[in-house]
Amino acid sequence: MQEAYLLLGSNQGDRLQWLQQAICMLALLCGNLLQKSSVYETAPWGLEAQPHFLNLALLLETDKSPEALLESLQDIEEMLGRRRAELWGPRTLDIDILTYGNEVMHTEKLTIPHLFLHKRRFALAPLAEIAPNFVHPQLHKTIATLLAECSDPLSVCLYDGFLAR
Ligand code: PH2
Ligand code: MG
Ligand code: MG
Repeated sequence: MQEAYLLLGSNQGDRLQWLQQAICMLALLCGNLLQKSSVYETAPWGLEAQPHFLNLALLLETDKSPEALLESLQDIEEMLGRRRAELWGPRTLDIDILTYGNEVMHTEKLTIPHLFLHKRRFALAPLAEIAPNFVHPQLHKTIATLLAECSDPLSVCLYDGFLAR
C-alpha cells in the first residue's frame, strides 16, 4: 500500500458534480480515501482565457503502482466526459497525481512529484489544508513552506457550493 496525494479539477459544466462523481469512482476503483480538502475556486493557470476551476486535494491509499494508478485516473476522466484536447485548456475533469509516497520518478508518461506542484497556488493551497507538514520528496520543504514561498499571483478562494448554487 502507498499513499498518494491527488488533485482534482473541473472548469466545465456542473463542476461540483464532476468532482463528486470522481470521488465516488476513486473510492470504487482505486483504493481508500483517507483525507479530502475543502473545494476551492481558482483562477485558470497557464491558459488564462477559460472559466475558473474548482479544485480539491485528496489523500488516497492504494495498492496500485504509479503507472496503474495513472491509467485508472485516465479511465475515470474519460468516463466522466473528459475529451483530450488542448494542453492546460478547459476540462470537465482532471485528476493529477501530486505525490506518490516519497517517490521521485520521471518517465515519458509520469513525473512524480507533479512537475508544477510548487508553482501552482491552486494545487498547494488545497494540499496544504490536508498535508501542511508533508515534505516534498525532491525539494525537501514542507507543503506549508512551499505555499508560503509560492509566487503564483492567481486567486484561490474557498468555495461555498451551497451559496453559489
Ligand atoms: N489545470 C490545468 C491548467 N490550469 N488552473 C487551475 N486554476 N486549476 C487547474 O486544475 C488547472 C489550471 C491543467 O490540468
Ligand atoms: Mg492538471
Ligand atoms: Mg491531468
